[in-house]
Amino acid sequence: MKVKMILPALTEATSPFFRPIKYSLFPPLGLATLASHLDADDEIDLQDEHVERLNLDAEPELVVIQVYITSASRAYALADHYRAKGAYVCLGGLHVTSLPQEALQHADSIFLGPGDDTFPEFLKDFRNRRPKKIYTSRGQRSIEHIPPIRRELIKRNLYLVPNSIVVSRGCPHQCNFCYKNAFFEGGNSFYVQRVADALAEIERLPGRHLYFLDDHLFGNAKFAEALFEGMRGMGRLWQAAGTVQSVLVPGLIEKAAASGLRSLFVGFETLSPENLRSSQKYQNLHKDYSAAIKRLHDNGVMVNGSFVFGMDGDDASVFDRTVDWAMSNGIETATFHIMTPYPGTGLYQQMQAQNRILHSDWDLYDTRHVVYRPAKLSAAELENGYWRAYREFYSWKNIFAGAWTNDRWRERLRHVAYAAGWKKFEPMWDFIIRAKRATQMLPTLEAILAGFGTHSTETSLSNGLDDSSAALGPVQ
Ligand code: B12
Repeated sequence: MKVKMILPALTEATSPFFRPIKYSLFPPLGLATLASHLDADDEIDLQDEHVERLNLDAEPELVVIQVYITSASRAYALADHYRAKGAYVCLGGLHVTSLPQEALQHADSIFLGPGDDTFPEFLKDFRNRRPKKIYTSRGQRSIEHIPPIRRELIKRNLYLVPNSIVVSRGCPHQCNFCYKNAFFEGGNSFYVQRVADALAEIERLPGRHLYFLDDHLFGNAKFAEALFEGMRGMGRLWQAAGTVQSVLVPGLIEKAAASGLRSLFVGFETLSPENLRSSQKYQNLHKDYSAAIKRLHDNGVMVNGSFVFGMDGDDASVFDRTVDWAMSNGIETATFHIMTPYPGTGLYQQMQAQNRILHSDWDLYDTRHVVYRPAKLSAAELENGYWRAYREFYSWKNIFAGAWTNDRWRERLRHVAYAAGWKKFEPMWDFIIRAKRATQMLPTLEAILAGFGTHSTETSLSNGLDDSSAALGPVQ
């Protein structure tokens, strides 16, 4: 069977203002995961429009498209194109799950929720010529017995972080702005791989660097500890996402750092307890953010802090306050977002009930545009403040001031190199990416992550020097 799998790019990707660095970070893991359910002799062409021009001329029998909110309009146009040619089109992913009726107009079959159970079921039906219109993932889900991801379908040289990996699905928490509740409706919403399978997948990845894209790698402490234990001695340098709460658990971060954790994405979201309560991010309430940062720094782990602007408690002072706080706590990199109510979330329902949603132009639901009426700010104040926060945080003055909160020279150097590397040399990155040499920058980034030798890990023989890999910065 001829199968075409596509990760469409958001409209922005074709604009002259397109910034390759933002979209050349991670390969399409979701599609490569689904591909593992196809037969060995199926002819699969997996394309990621963020990094390559799509070949739309071939005549596949089956087309599988992943739909994110910001790429929905492009995904639907591609689906229409292939249906007109007579192909059978499947649409799935987060946006399809939140708005199935919208997606149904462009697809032969749609998939709600994770595809690990429904896609194999569909393939059986499709081969028996009895495919259903809607496949919904429900009940006790598991990724314990899924086949290994088809990484050979990924064009590694096009990505800065080819070694991205996911060993769990979902998250144990219930924040009201998150996609999670709608996506995992009707079944369990946080589950992990078997540790042995996760370690085997890591062994298969060449080079040293890894980026775990799990929503919350530390969400199941028992699993996380066993994973970190197993990774000890592998000589990896890795990055991931975790919560303030998980950083404060005694012993866990230490184990992670010993197995090579060098930078953690932490969702601080807001410095206001009132905002935390209203967004139901209770796990951050009454937690000492500064203590969490200190624990990470003491263990040689850099912090990529994530912050949301525009929550109902935020007024015009939120931008400067947040930047000053992040800088004075020595946070190396920060990602800022304008609050964005995604369809299907509790936040969206609340905004809709209050008649505060401004429009449904999904292209602009990218966390850089205001799509709802803020409570204590005008839309213009919010957008301007957001851009100012980025400019301020990444000004040379603040990069140096942040770095100088540490009194060790090597740490200061690493801070400056890492923060400036992402934000101050973007034209260089763009040139390298356009020359399709993204992966060749990896050794430099690895050296920075490792603190120029200060934070090295033991290297085992199984991890050769063939293809080292990269770090992920705060690319927004
Ligand atoms: C890596 C990542 C990126 C990468 C690239 C994405 C990629 N290469 O896949 C980059 C950095 C480019 C990125 C950018 C953005 N991202 Co992003 N990103 C992620 C992240 C962290 C991991 C994705 C991943 O690999 N998951 C693991 C794999 C295994 O799962 P999966 O991809 O969801 O695939 C499974 C299912 O969805 C399903 N499935 C998916 N497609 C299909 C299709 C069919 C036919 C079937 C059967 C099943 C199916 O089956 C798969 C296996 O279970 C997610 C968070 C998350 N947990 O998903 C956010 C996330 C997807 N991003 C999000 C957002 C908002 C963005 C940005 C708009 C952010 C911004 N401010 O600019 C941009 C724009 C993206 C775009 N192109 O439109 C949101 C999406 C919200 C939504 N409702 O769509 C998420 C959920 C994070 C969040 N804020 O909640 N992102």
